[in-house]
Order: sequence, then structure tokens, then C-alpha cells
Amino acid sequence: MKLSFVYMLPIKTEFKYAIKDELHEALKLAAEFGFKGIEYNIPNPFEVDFKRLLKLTEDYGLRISAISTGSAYLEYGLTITHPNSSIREKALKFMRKYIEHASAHNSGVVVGLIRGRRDNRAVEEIAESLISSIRTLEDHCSSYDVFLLIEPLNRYETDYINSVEEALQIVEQTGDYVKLLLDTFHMNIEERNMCDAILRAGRSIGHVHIAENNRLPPGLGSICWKNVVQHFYRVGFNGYLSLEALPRPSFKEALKQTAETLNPIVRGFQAEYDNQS
Ligand SMILES: [Mn+2]
Repeated sequence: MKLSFVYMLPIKTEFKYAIKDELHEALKLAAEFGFKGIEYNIPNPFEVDFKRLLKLTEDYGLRISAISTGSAYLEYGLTITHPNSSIREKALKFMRKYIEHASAHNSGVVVGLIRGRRDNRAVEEIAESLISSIRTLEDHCSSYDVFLLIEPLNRYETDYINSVEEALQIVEQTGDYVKLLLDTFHMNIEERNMCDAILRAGRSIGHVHIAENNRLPPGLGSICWKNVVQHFYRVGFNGYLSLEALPRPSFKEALKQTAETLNPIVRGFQAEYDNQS
């Protein structure tokens, strides 16, 4: 597994759980601390200078671990299950562009807040809308070799898909280009046991967000990272652990803390994993 961190491009609305400081500085520090990836949260995939982002990322020896899309929901209210078909179509148009960007490093596109809220709809109704929207994107995913990442979010942040089990039901009803994004902060709230949830998700895991139980960087809370990392390896996951936490006490400290907590653990299990596979 490799370390990554979420970087939020400028938006007007508030999002507290990502690094937003100067990009050069963030990339430089992350590279020094042994991070291999950066996950860009891009509010508008048509307005971003993606070539510049890609070049900058590669200049620092990093890769794009995933593209996250929550800021398109926060900024424009776009969702792929929106009852208004023109908003839904616009969200799908954004998703296709995100997929094209993600193809640069064969990473995934996150389906978090952009999947929409249930509000007063029946769960079957929104599920049908989500599955239908995902199916319309699958050809694009296949052409660009990019997967979609469904992320369960805790009950205080959304009213649709809070648990790993609920997300797995969507994965089972869609094609090969849909995987799970497990976030340790959300799992800590919703799952009876985080490690059991990792085992249940198994080979469907495509990407991971890491933060403590209090949403601080790893090492500043009570999650047992050794146990969690071991379980990700146990199911054969060898992708990115992407920091999505409150950048406190500072973004530099957050990166440092994450690296110091996880690098030794990952190094230990990685050797074992490489020997077995
Ligand atoms: Mn997350």
C-alpha cells in the first residue's frame, strides 16, 4: 500500500477535511515524507487546468491516486440521482470529464456526496436512479480504464449509503468498473467492527480514506492502525491509503504525523505481502 492525501482545489463553500495550502509546498513535503499519491477534489472538471496539475504532480514524483467529486456537489448542487433531469445530466457530464482526467494515472473517481441524498424518496427509488446513472457511465469507464468508487458516508453527513453493506448492494448490481472506497472515519461511526467490514468488502475495495475516530490524522486518535492495515492486506488490497482528515495542528504536521504513524506499519506488512504474492 502507498500513502496519498486529499487536496482540495479552491472552492467557495467550506470543506474542512482536506489540505488546501499551496500545492507546490504540499507536494514537496508529501514527497519528502514518502507519500506516493495525491487525490484531487476538483469542483469543476471543465475549468481546471488539468495538464498543469498532472505535470506538477509528476514533477514531484507522485501519482494521482483518485479524483474526488464532493466539491461539485458542494459548489453546484450536482448529483447523479437528482430528481431534476437537467441537473442529473449535468452531473453525469461532469462525471465523464472526471473519468477522462482520472485515466491519466488509471485511478478511480469517487462517488461520495455526488450520489445525492434520499430526502423523502424511497430507498428503492434512489437506488434505481443511482444504478441507472452508474450504468450509463460504465462504457466511459471501460474506454478509459477507470473505476468508480462508492464511498459509504456516516449518517450525519448523508441519508443514503452509510454502511459497507449498503454500498456492496450497489456494487453487486453494477459492473466491473465499480468498487468501494472505505473511509476509516465513517466506518468507525457506522460499522460494528471496522476490521470485519474490511473483510466483508474484500476484493471490492478500490481505495481507502484514512482519518482517526475524531477525524484528525492517523496517530492522533484511538484507531488501532496496525490492525486496520493488516486487514486491508489480508483481503489483498494494495492500493492507496489517502489522508482525508482535519489538517491539524497544521497541514505539515498532518502529513508528518500520518507518515510517522503509517510508514513503519505499511513497510512491515508490505514485505510479508510481497513474499506471498
Ligand atoms: Mn472520505
